[in-house]
Amino acid sequence: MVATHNPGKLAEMRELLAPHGVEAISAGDLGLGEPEETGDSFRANAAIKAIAAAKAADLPAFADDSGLVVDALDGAPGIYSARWAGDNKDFTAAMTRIERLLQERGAAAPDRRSAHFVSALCVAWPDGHIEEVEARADGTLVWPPRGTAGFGYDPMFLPDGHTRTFGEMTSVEKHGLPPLGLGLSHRARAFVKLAEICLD
Ligand code: ITT
Repeated sequence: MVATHNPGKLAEMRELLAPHGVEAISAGDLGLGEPEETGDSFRANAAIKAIAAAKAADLPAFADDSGLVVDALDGAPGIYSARWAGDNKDFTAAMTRIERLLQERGAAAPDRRSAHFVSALCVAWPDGHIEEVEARADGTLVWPPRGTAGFGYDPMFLPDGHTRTFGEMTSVEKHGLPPLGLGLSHRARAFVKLAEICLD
C-alpha cells in the first residue's frame, strides 16, 4: 500500500513499483486518515506516514515525504512544501511566493537560484520493522514556470544538465528508471536505493 493522499505522487510511485510486480493501493482508497506530520525532517515524516498506514491497514506500507529546498531561502519551503500551497493545494500561489522571496533577496542570476528536491522513502511492515532511504535531485529555479506535466513545483524546477523543467518532461524522463529513463528525480533515485534493500 502507498501511504499517500497526493495523486501526483501516487502515479509516480505506481510506475516505480509496477516493474517489481507490486500493485499499490493508496491510503486514500483504503479510507485511511492522514496522520499529522509532526517530524522535523523528511525522514521522520515519511516514517510517521508509513508506520501509521501499516498499523491501520495491517499491510506493508510505502510512504514518501518530499519537498523543495531553496538555498537562497535558507532551505524553505523544505518539509513545509505541501503546506505552502495551502488547503486548496494552489501550487501556482506557492511558486509565486518563492519567486517573490527570491526577488526580495535579489536572487536573479541562476547561480543564486539553486534548489534541490528531496525524497525520503520509508517502508513499514505491520510488525513494526522499517526501511528508510533518502535521495535528492539538484537544479535551478526558473521564472515563469514552464510546462504542465508532473505536479507541485515541477514547472519551476530545471534539473542540472537539462534544458527542460520537470514540468516539461514526460513521466519517463522525470522518474523512469534504466533502461527506460535516467532515474533523474529525487523519488526515482530514492526508489533505486529502496529496491536494492527490499524489492527484487
Ligand atoms: P502525502 O503526505 O499524502 O504523501 P503531500 O502532498 O502532503 O502528500 P508531502 O508532505 O511529502 O506530501 O509534501 C511534499 C510536497 O513537495 C508536495 O505536495 C509537492 O508540492 C512537493 N513535491 C514533492 N515531490 C515533488 C515533485 O516530484 N515534483 C514537484 N513537487 C514535488
